[in-house]
Amino acid sequence: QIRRMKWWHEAKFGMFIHFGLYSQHARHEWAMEDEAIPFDEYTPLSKVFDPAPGSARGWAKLAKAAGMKYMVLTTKHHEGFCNFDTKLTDYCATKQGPGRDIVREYVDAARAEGLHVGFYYSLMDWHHPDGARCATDEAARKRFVAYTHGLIRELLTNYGKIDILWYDVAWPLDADGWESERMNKMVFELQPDIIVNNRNQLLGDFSTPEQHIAAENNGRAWESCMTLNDSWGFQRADDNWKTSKTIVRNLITCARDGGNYLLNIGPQPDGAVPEESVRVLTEVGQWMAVNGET
Ligand code: JFZ
Repeated sequence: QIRRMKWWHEAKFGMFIHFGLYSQHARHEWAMEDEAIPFDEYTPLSKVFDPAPGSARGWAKLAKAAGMKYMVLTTKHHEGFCNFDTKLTDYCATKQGPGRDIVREYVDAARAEGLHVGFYYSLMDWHHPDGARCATDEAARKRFVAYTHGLIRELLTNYGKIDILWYDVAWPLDADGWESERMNKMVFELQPDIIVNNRNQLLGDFSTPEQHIAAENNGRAWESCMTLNDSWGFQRADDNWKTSKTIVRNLITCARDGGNYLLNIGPQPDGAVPEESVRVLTEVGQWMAVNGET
C-alpha cells in the first residue's frame, strides 16, 4: 500500500458535494445539456448565485456529525462555472454573483472540522469555447489544455495542502489529448502527498465505481460514489431518498470489501442542505457514533 493513501484507507467514508449554478436551476446538473438550454438563458444564473455565508460550515459540520472523514467539492462541474477565484476566466464565483470564493470557504470549513479536503474537477466543459472543438482543432486543443492545466495549477497552489484531486468526465479527449501524464506530474509537484482518481484517462491512485459497489479484485484502491437520492445536484422534484439503513449497509459493504464510500449531498441554491439529507446523515452519524472507528 502506498504511504500517502494510508489516511484515505482508514477514513473509508467521505462527503461528496455537488454545488454550482445548476443548484439554482434545481432540476439536474446536466440540465444545460439535456434540455439544450441556450447560453443566454443559463449563464445569467451566475449573476444571481448567492449562497449564504457560512454554508460550507454547515456542510462540514454535517459531514463530521455523520462520521465522515473527508469531503470532495465540485470546484467546476460540466457547466464550466468556477466556484473559485481564477485569473483565467470571469465565469467564476469571485467575479459573479457571490463575489466570494466558495472553494476557499469550503477548504476553511473542512479544516475547521478536521476533515481532509478534496477537489472535484470536471475536464469536460460546456462553457469554454474550446471545450468541444478541442477534439477536432489542434489550436483549440492547445488553448484548452493550457486553460485546464492552468485552472488545476491555481486550485493546487492557492489553498494550501489539498488531499484529493477527483477528476471527472474526460470527454472529448484521450490521455494524449489532455496531456494527462504532464497534468499529473504538475499535480504531484504542487502537492506531493495528494491522491488522484482515474478519470483523466490514466489509472491514478484509485478507481471510482459509480452508484454501485464493486470491489477491485486486482489490489487497486477503489471508492464507490453515490447520491442520497437520484441526482447529484439539488433537484427539487427528486424525493427518492435512500434510508439511513441503506446507507449504513452500503458503508459496511464498502468497508468489508476494502473500499471507500463517497456519499453525495446537493445543497439548495442558498447553500443549505436539503432537510431529508440532514435527517438521513444525522441518523447515519448516530450509528457511526456507536459502531464506527475513530
Ligand atoms: C459524472 C457526472 O456527469 C455527474 O454529473 C456526476 O458529477 C458524477 C459524479 O460524475 O457522471 C458519470 C461519470 C462516470 C460514469 C458515470 C457517470 N461512469 O464511469 O460510469
